[in-house]
Amino acid sequence: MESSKMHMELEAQYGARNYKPIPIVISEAEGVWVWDPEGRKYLDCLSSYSAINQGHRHPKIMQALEEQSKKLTLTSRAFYNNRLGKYLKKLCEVSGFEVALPMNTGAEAVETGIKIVRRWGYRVKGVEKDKAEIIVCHNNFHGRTTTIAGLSTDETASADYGPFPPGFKKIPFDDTEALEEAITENTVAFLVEPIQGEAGVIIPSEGYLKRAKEICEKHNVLLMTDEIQTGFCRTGKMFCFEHDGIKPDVLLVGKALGGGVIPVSAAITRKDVMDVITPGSHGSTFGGNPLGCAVAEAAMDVHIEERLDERSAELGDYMLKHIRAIDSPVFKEVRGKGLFIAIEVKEEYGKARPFTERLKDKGLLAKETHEQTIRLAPPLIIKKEEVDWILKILRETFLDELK
Ligand code: IF1
Repeated sequence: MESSKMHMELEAQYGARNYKPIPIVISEAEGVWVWDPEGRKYLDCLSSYSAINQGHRHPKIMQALEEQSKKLTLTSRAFYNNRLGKYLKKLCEVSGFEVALPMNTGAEAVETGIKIVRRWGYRVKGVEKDKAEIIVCHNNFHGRTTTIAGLSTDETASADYGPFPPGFKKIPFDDTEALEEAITENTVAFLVEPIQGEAGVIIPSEGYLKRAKEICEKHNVLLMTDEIQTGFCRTGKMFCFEHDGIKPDVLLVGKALGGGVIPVSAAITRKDVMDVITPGSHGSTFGGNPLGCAVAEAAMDVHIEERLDERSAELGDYMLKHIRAIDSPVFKEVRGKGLFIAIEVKEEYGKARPFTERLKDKGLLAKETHEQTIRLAPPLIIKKEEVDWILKILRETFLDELK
């Protein structure tokens, strides 16, 4: 007879200790709701770090998975397949770019972007061989490979994983003077999350990305935005860069593109930049696989047909306003953009983790990030009455029970 306890013990015995999960085992899920083996029901307010924008097991996405799985799942890129071209066309139309390189995980999309901008630096900009520099921001999160771990300013993610490759400069987020100062003749790109997710939903000042784009253009530097977490309607627009009315030179996407079913990611850009990638110079066994393409097409359709950008904007504004209205003494700050929201807990009330465990006991799944922040990012299909339920739980936990 399966039990939560059994599953947690098995992981403890046979699994690497690379996570400290909140003590709940999920065995079934639908929409915004998940269940544990004992039948307890929870609202998923993490959405697997924004990879489940369409909700768990969206019918249209599951149908695409099932139908494609009956025909063809994997061909490698040694041959063509009948799904990749149509998927790439849709991805370029939805994102507004000319060409995309299909990968699987977000980190692979970031690594792909690093290779593209470096090679563009050498072969188009004319940077001296092996001198290319990429500027990144403090408190970034771009993935877990050794190169990307080297970009991190978080010791937890980088300690004792060295030596790290050179060619990166770290500057403060939301500081365009620091950006301009860091640029040299060898700078090929500025890699930045439009809103820093893992750092705790850190929203930059108005027009930051626009100013960054202007500085990059002035110095012939590519602006590469990591929208693996902010992309696909999470912040109230299809992509977060749209809030600034600009387009990056290179766009990195992942997570929700895979519909909460299969890892699907991509680096998307203009032809004159992507043309530096020549046959055999980059690839992936599963990148562009037909099953992932079918699921990702359905995932994009769901975002468009169900206007998840408008839902995220409207319900995000509503949720943010009403969380702030709780006016809890625990709240140091409540910030958000669309349904990408974070509560920062005042240190005098302890760390965020005990609050997330209390929320879990009330049926609300949220995850702390770093010590003091609770991230709230429900699937974008959430209904207003479900947001009201979240607000009730938050009010109980952060106000009523404090008295
Ligand atoms: C973990 C964090 C979030 C990302 C951005 C690239 C990637 C991610 C902006 C890499 C992935 C995930 C990874 C997961 C937890 C989660 C996370 F806590 F790690 F930092 F969301 F904030 N760019 N983020 O957010 O994508 O290779 O994972 O597909 O590693 O613990 P991936």
